[in-house]
Amino acid sequence: MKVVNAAVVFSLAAVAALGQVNVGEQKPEASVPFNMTTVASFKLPWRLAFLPDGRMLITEKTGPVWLVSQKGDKIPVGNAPPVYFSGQSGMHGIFLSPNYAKDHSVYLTYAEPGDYGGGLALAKATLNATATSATLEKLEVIWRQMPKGKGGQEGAQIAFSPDGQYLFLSVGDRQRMTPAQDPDQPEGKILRLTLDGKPAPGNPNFGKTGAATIPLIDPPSDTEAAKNAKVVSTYTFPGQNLTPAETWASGVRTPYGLAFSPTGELWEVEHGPAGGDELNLIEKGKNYGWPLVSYGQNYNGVPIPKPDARPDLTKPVIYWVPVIAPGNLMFYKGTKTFPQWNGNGFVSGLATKTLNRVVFDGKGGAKMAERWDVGHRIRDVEQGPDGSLWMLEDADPGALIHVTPK
Ligand SMILES: [Ca+2]
Repeated sequence: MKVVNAAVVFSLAAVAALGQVNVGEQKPEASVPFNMTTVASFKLPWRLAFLPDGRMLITEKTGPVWLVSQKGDKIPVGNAPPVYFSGQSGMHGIFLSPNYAKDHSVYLTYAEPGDYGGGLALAKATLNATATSATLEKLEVIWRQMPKGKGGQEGAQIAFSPDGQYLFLSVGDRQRMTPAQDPDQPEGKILRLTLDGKPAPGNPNFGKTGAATIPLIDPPSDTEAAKNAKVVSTYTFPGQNLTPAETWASGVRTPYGLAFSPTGELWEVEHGPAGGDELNLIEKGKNYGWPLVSYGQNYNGVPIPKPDARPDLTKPVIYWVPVIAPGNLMFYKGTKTFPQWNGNGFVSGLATKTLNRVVFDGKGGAKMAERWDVGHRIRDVEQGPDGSLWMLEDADPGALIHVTPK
């Protein structure tokens, strides 16, 4: 046993010394060690969240929210907000508040319709669910990305701090790239908010106010068009602009996965451009480099400086070239059904149609385990109350898939 421990310590030290690990070339396992059963289908489903009674809330990118039994029976959830559905934009996540048992509060993230396109909105509501009906009551937008505008990649994932006091929200770069490095704009950031959507005490810029006016650009996609972006108008915040006070970390691109590990580390997965998907350990005040550096390159082939060029920016712990296109990140907790995975992370792959297991060392390190070919573009994977896994397929129709031991 002592020999094994020494080997583990040596290999972690070696990884730290050698730097970042590319796992993009990893081959799938020859077979999958679980059964997959489709129990229902949805139109471009995005996220699922389990209620304490074992039913789940499921969002569709086109806007609707459903209350779904484990057999696949669906009840429409009333009073879902209007969404801007276009390309990558639309309804995104639904998440139970840490206080759900007390007050039935839930959070939704989605692209809210507005000038020139949409903007990421974070709303809080009270779920009134019975055996036969479900409604969102007292729905209120508690944070919104301003100005709105063109571009997909809202990010839109929530992770609650382990103490249940704070809400971390991932905001994508909206395909505008440069705002990810602008401290006065929320795009390309990880925000840390109170449960009511306000800047959280302890944030790097807590108590400071930012620029009152910021540009609304006619945004580029991830191409050289960035150089030709035009300012089409400016947006002046009413009263104080507190965007900088909400920022916890910056320089992220397409942060679809954000989750706390069982040891209390905050991890994020994001899409790179052409190449360069990343798994990042998110820490206070750090800059994760987009769009200054990437292991990928622009879609038009224009190179991006590699992270080694900028030691002042925080590198991913693991990256993928070629990409898997991560749909989300979740941590498996508990010893029911798949006890061998207790504490492990799972990253879904859209482009690769895979489920990827990641082993974390609790000290800021992570290592890839298996890549399983599951035959579907997986947008979400979550753990059910009995320890089985549930996956959502990014398709129309897209399957709700129950994953159980063989
Ligand atoms: Ca990065």
